[in-house]
Amino acid sequence: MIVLYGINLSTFTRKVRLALAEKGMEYRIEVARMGSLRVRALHPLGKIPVLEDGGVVVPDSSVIIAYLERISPQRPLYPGDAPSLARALWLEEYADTRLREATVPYFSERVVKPLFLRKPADEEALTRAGAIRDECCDYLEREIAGGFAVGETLTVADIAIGAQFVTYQQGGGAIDAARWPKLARYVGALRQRAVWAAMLAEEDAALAAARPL
Ligand SMILES: N[C@@H](CCC(=O)N[C@@H](CS)C(=O)NCC(=O)O)C(=O)O
Repeated sequence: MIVLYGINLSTFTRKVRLALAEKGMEYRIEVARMGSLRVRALHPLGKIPVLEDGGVVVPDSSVIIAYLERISPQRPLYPGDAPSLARALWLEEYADTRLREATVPYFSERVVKPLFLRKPADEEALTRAGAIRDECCDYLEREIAGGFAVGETLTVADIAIGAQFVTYQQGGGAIDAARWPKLARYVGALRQRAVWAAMLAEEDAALAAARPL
C-alpha cells in the first residue's frame, strides 16, 4: 500500500492527494509534520509530502506525481503531445513557485499566526502578497480560457494551480470575478469536482475545529 507522509492543510500534500484521488489510487496517509525527525529521515530538506511505495521513497510533489503516472498510467495527468506536456509542466512549476509566493502569506498571516501562534498578522506581508496575487491572476486570466489549463482534460497543471488557490481561499483570499472572470470560473469548477469537494470539506472541517468559538 502506498503511504503518503504529510498533513492536511499543507498545499503540497493536498496536491499529491488530489492526484491520487483523480487517478483513483488507494493510499494511506501517515500524519507527519515538516521538519520532524521522521520526515527528515525521508527527505533531506525535511519537507512534506514524501511518498513511500514498497520501499521506494519519493520526495517532492512534482516528482511524486510523475512517479504515480508511471506506476498507474490510467486516468493520465500528463498530456501526450510534447507542446502540451511542456505547457502543463510549466504551469505546474509556475503554480508551485510564483503563485505560491502569493498564496502562502494569506494562509500564514490569516490562519497560522492568529490561530496557532497567537500572533497578529503582518499586514505589510499581505500587501506584498496582494501585489503578487494580482500579477499571477492577470497572467492566469490570459492563459486559461476554459475548464482546464491545457487541452480538454484535467492535468497536473490544474491540480497544482487549484491546490494553491485553495490555500489562498482558506486564508480568506478571494478571486475577484469582475476582474478575473475566466480564472474565477475555472477555480470554482475545479473545487466542485467530486474528489476535490470531498477533500476540501475535510480540510474545512479541520480548519473550523481549529478556530476559536
Ligand atoms: N517543492 C516541494 C515543496 C514542498 C514544501 O514546501 N512543503 C511545505 C509544506 S506545504 C514544507 O514542507 N515546508 C517546510 C519547509 O519549507 O521547510 C514539493 O513540491 O513537494
